[in-house]
Amino acid sequence: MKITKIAALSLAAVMGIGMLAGCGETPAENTNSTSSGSGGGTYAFVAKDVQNPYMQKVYDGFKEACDAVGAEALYKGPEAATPEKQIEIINQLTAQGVAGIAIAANDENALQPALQEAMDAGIPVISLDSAVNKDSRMTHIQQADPEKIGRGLIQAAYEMVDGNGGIAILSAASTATNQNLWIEWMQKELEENPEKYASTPLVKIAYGDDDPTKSTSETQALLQNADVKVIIAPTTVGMLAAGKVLQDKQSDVKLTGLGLPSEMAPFIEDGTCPWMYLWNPVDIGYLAGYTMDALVKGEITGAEGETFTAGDLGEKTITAAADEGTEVMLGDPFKFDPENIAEWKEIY
Ligand code: RAM
Repeated sequence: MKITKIAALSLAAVMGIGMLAGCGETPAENTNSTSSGSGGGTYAFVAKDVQNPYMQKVYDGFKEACDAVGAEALYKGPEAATPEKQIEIINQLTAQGVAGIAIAANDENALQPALQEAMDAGIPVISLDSAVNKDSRMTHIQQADPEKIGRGLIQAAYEMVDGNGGIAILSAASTATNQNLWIEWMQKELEENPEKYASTPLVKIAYGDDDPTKSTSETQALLQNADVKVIIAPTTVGMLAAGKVLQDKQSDVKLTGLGLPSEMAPFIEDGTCPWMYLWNPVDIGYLAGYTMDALVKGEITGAEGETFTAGDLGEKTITAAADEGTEVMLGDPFKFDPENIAEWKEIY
């Protein structure tokens, strides 16, 4: 976990809102020390799609945690980011009798019958990155506060056009829980501050489905609209595609969003994307792996207030989520800009 440790230590560049300071809650009774079951077996990771390099990085962290606890990590996922294939995969994993399922969901509700069947069969289910509804999971691994992400991206776009110019969003799949939640917060930020954002309206939301080809053509279509002066892509796949289009066209339209430093460095260096945000994808998977292990061992059940140790990330607390289920929060989003991108592009 060297890389993520370095990351945790040097991460001062958060989204303008202070870092969360440690985890404060007292361990709930009946958890922790009395582990009732044994861990191990196969912990399955179901990606949004297996073409997405971001998902591979999340899985790398998941596998690292599985190796550390003595479980076997299994990487699964559809070719394209749709819920239908994820349902088939979940059904196969249940039939196969894996020890646990961690899923980055392509739809909040569509996976419910399949995931409930898995849980009925005694297989712990968690979501990570993109949540399933609260009845389809035991807990969710949340990368960062969705409100900070959504509001922060609108504030960034506003600054990039000096408060004057239309905003377009290039999202992932139209059913993606994580992107839709961030977009809701973007819309709230705009609606709650009508004076500030009077000259930076949201012109259009486009969906690139986390498919590079579709994300490219959707970006090209957005650029047909002369009112669009800045694009927010709250997806690493959308960021890279939009960056390439804007760079090729030498466009003045600015780009921000959630990108992988390793992919976006050239666009940050040449000013196409003045700055962007993300969290450590490897840590997300690592935290999910340890959460899964604690569930499989019966150390936790996914209830609010429970605590467990997530390897090098230390003690984590399960907290209430906005959807009335529970979640485990990784931390704050980090800001990547010309000052720090050279360092971060080597890391993830
Ligand atoms: C894409 C995926 C993923 C999201 C990141 C930011 O890789 O849509 O779900 O968390 O972008």
